[in-house]
Formats: sequence, structure tokens, C-alpha cells
Amino acid sequence: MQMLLEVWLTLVSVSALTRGVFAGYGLSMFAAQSSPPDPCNDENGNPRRCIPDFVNSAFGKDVRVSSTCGSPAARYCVVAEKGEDRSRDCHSCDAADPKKSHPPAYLTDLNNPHNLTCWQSENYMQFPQNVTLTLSLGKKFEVTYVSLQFCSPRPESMAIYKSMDYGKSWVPFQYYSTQCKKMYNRQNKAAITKQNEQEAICTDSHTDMHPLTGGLIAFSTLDGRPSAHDFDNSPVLQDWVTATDIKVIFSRLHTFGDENEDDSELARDSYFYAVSDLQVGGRCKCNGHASKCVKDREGNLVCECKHNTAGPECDRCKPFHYDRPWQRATAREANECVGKCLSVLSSIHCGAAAAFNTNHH
Ligand SMILES: [Ca+2]
Repeated sequence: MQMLLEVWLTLVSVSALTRGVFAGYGLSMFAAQSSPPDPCNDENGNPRRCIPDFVNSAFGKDVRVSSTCGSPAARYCVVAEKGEDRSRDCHSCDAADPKKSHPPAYLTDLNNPHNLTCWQSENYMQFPQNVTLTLSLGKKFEVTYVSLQFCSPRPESMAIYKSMDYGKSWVPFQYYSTQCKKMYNRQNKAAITKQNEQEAICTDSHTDMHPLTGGLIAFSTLDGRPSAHDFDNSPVLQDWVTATDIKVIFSRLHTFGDENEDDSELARDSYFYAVSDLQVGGRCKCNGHASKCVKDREGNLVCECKHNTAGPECDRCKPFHYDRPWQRATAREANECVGKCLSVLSSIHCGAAAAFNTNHH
């Protein structure tokens, strides 16, 4: 690494000298000649917008969960229906036995459709009790969707929240309920207009008790929002999709209405939340100035900033590059940060500093 850096610095100095006084911040030409195609610069070395790959940012991450079955071991029963008949097949959830445990890690492990692994709550955590799942993404992401695949029936009511400040404050993303007004004081399927594009809506779609297993809830953050087709020019929606943390609150269980009958214990042991896969689809937020996110020296996820930008989201200009206000890149304009270097000597200095920053992740 050290040797590479030295070679790089030497070449940069030579390149700066040969290009003379106006070479300044133009490192990009050099980069284009000596390295594989750079998503942040075109073939002529001119800066262009670049964005990290689309990923499931929940994958492999820890989810904090308020209730998990199995401590102590407990019975749970799975309901199946055959025509009019309902049968219950009972098992044991035991956190101490790997074959019978349903830990939170099963929410974000590799999702193999032929071998589903399900996190499962304790039985009958019914309204007004709730069950929460909280996921920290580690930095700002631009979230396209949040999806949950259920092993149990889907909840009768649930809400998805996001935080933009690492969990200090939360705003609603979306509500699902058969009774939007009663549960969340929202109208069912309210219209989104240009005036309220940052408003969470409540819907009774995807709240059926059936299928009893395998149901999906998928919230698409831009769906139905008027400025979605012009996302580049909509700071409101750019803000709306930005999240550092995601929280899901299961508010009310679906039941067959038998939980207060004679054999209520059996019924109650049949009602719980179970989820095989939680996904948060999106891109690491770098404002068009990085093509990937990497771990820094402290182990934090940060953008690998280009275009003379800096900060965890490439959200400011780096030192000596303040000649133009920082701006997000668009499809048309890279909006790179600019700094002048006035002499050959300072041009070497600027070039070296830029190379050092680029290499020093
Ligand atoms: Ca799983």
C-alpha cells in the first residue's frame, strides 16, 4: 500500500508538472489512463455521476427484536385448513436447541426458498402489546423497498418506520391495517399529491389472514408519489427515501376469533408473528459522487467519495475545493467540487493531497 502510494504520488507530481499551471484538480485524466474503467469518470476523464450497486442492505445485519419464542421453551401450534376443517399441528420453540430455535438472525440470513428459516415471536403478543423489529443500516441509504415474507399469517395491523438520525427520531413510512382509521387514525389508501409527498399512507391491501403461511408485504417507497418520475430534481423525495434505520411494528394479530373460547390456550398458542425474510432494498447514499461504500478505519460504512467530495455521504466538498457550492450529481451534471491551484508548486501540493485522500481509506 505504502509503495503504491509513493508511485502514485510520483506519477501525480510528474503529471501535474507536465500539465503546468492549469493542471490543478484534473487528476481524473491520469486515473482514466492507468486504471480500469472508472464509473465516476467517463472515458475522457471527465467526472460523471456514479452510484453504488443496488443491494439488500438488511442482509446479514443484526435485527433487534422485542420478543422471540423459546426462552423458556414453549409450545406453539400451526393452523392448517382443509376445506371447512381447521387442524392444529403443535411443536416446541426452544432457544437452547438449534433445531427448534427461531432467532432474529433468521430474518436476514440467506433466503433459501427450499429451506426457509423463520424468526418467531412469543405466542399471543396481542394488541395493545406489540412486537418490534429494529434494523440499523450503519449509514444513510436510499431505500427503494422494505419487504417481509411471513411464515405465520400476515399481521392484521403493522407499521413501517424510518429514522434518518440513527434511531433518535422516527417517522412513519407506511401502515397496513384492516382498520386504518381505528388503529392509526389514517384514511384507507389516501391519495398522495405534490403537497404531501412525505406522508405515510395506510392501506388494507396485504392484510388478509390468508395465505396462512408464505404471505408477503412489500412497501415500495416511491410507489404512487407524483415526483417519482423526476427523482433527480425532487429534494423532497430524495429526503423521503433516505434512512439510517428501519423499524417494523407488528401491532395486531389476525385470529379466527376463538382465542376466548373454551380451549383458548390451544388457540392462543396458534397466534404469533413469524417472518422468514426481511429485506431493505436500496443503495448506499453517496449523492452521485461514489460508486461504492467501504468500511473506514473505525469499521464504519462510508462512501468512497470521488469528484473532490468528502463526508460519509460525499455530502460536502473536500478541503481546498470550495470554489463552487457542493451539489448532488445528476444524470446530466456531475457537479464535482472545484478548487484552483495557482502555481506549479501548489498544483503538486493539491495533486498530492488529492491522491493521498483517494488512497487513504
Ligand atoms: Ca430466513
